[in-house]
Amino acid sequence: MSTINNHSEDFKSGFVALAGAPNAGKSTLLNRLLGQKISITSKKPQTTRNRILGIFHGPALQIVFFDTPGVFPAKDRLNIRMVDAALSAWADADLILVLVDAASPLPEAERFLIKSLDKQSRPVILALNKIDLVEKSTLLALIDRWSGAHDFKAVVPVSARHGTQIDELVKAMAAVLPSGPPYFPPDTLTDVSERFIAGELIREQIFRLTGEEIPYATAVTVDTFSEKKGGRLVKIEATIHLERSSQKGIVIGRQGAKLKQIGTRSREQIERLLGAKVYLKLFVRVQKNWRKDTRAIRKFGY
Ligand SMILES: Nc1nc2c(ncn2[C@@H]2O[C@H](COP(=O)(O)OP(=O)(O)OP(=O)(O)O)[C@@H](O)[C@H]2O)c(=O)[nH]1
Ligand SMILES: [Mg+2]
Repeated sequence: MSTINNHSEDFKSGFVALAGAPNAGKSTLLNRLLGQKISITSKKPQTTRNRILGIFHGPALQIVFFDTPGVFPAKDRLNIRMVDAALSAWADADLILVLVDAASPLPEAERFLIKSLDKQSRPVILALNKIDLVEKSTLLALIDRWSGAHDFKAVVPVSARHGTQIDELVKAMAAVLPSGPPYFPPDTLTDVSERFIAGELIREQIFRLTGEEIPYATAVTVDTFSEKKGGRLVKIEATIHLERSSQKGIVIGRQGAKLKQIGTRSREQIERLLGAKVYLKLFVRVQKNWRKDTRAIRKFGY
């Protein structure tokens, strides 16, 4: 990776892997740090499936974050790939930032996380997230308990959703990161394309608007993404892939109502992302049991 010259001697820069159990708030924190939504979020665990890079720019500081899927003892093929993607991101990091949901402990996933952290030698900072949801006394007990769970460089309580203590967290990371020039130009926010994020924003609405197995059985591909009228209009055609025809009926809904809702909300999100009008056409298609099919998993970008 090339570096940018003309930096001051005391510039700090480095790679930080965002780690944690599913649903801890990793993607919410990344969006908060960047001040822009590049990674989708939802109340349901296992929302993020890929490694997504986001670049934070501060005074004499650049932090390159990898948002990663949540780490847990995965069983099926897609989930094993997701956890592998997370763990391999750690190997490329100068620092691992672990997020824990302070409001709803997940003992099994947390034990797995700590065990995975103990197996590697990178410095680790712990952020206890969602402190807006916990009592102060509970939080103090949590800080106490977590401080002994691993040799953390720092333990910082935060609220990603409300932006509480984010500056303290950045300071704690800067203290650990190495000196060196920035890796990316100052205007770069992410390495994923607008086309990729557009597909993710559609998947986000499926996570938010459908229940049960549907979000997990869904993959989205963007088939066309073309700018018209000098970029003022973007035409997008995307396909929602499902595992079974019964799921297709649910996603389409009565007289197409559900698909319409998914389309309208994701179009609004994509318009905000692109700062342009969007013409969005969605197709729904069944690819039988794609989560068990390594080739299909790869074809859908995982
Ligand atoms: N109250 C509260 N909710 C939060 C906070 N941070 C995140 N959340 C919510 O927690 C849920 C999960 O957030 P995500 O950012 O998708 O979590 P994640 O760790 O990226 O999850 P996966 O991608 O599934 O591993 C969402 O509903 C967020 O709005 C917080 O500080 N306070
Ligand atoms: Mg996520």
